[in-house]
Formats: sequence, C-alpha cells, structure tokens
Amino acid sequence: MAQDPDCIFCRIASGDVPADVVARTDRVVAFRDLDPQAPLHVLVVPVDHHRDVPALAAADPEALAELTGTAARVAAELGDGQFRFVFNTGAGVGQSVFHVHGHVLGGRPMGWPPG
Ligand code: D5M
Repeated sequence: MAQDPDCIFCRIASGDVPADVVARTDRVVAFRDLDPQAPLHVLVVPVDHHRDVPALAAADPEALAELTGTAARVAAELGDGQFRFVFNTGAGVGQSVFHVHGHVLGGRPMGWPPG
C-alpha cells in the first residue's frame, strides 16, 4: 500500500502531522525522534507504507538504498558521521510503529551488545 491514513509515519511523510524534519527526498523523510535516546536521534522513513525493513527490501530496494544514504547524510550533517543504524523488526524486539523506520543514533559512546 502506498499510504495508510491510520499510520502516524505516513501522516508525517505527507506533511499532515508536524514533525522536526531534517531531510527529505521524493522517497524518504528524516525527522527527529520524539523520545531521543542519544544527542543525535533521527528516524528515516520511506514515504510509502511498508511495515518493516524486510518488506521494504522486497518491494522497493531502491528506496531502502536511498534511506541508507539519507541516514549517512544526516549523520554527517548533524553529527560527526558515525552512527548506529537500527531497524527494530517485530514487537518482541521493540518495534512499536509498523511503518519501517531506521533509527540514526549518534553523538555519544555506545555499548555492545545492545540491551
Ligand atoms: O520506534 C518508534 C519510535 O518512534 C520511538 O522512538 C518514538 C518515535 N515516535 C513515535 N511517534 C513519533 C512522532 N509523532 N514523531 C517523532 N517520533 C515519534 P520503534 O523502533 O518502533 O520502537
């Protein structure tokens, strides 16, 4: 489905719901997370609705490539270019919004493994 009227990230991508947008292309929008977990915490989403990253990769690999490039650009422009790129995939590992989004996290040291 291209857009889901009940999806908050579709509504941000269309401009219907306000967000702190830091980058935008025809296919991808990047905006600051409402509940930041690091000094840099931006979500990068495709404009079209796909529930998770495997679904996006299968349906539109070019959009996934653009999402990745946008994440790197945001990390370079708003930070020092180093970033953790996280796609929670499934409710059991913390996905709460079922419109694929990559978390771009940076600006502080990070431990491994993640919690
Ligand atoms: O991450 C979902 C993330 O989405 C979580 O970090 C909060 C963020 N969120 C939810 N609603 C908004 C709006 N309206 N603006 C900005 N950020 C938002 P997940 O990996 O699904 O747990």
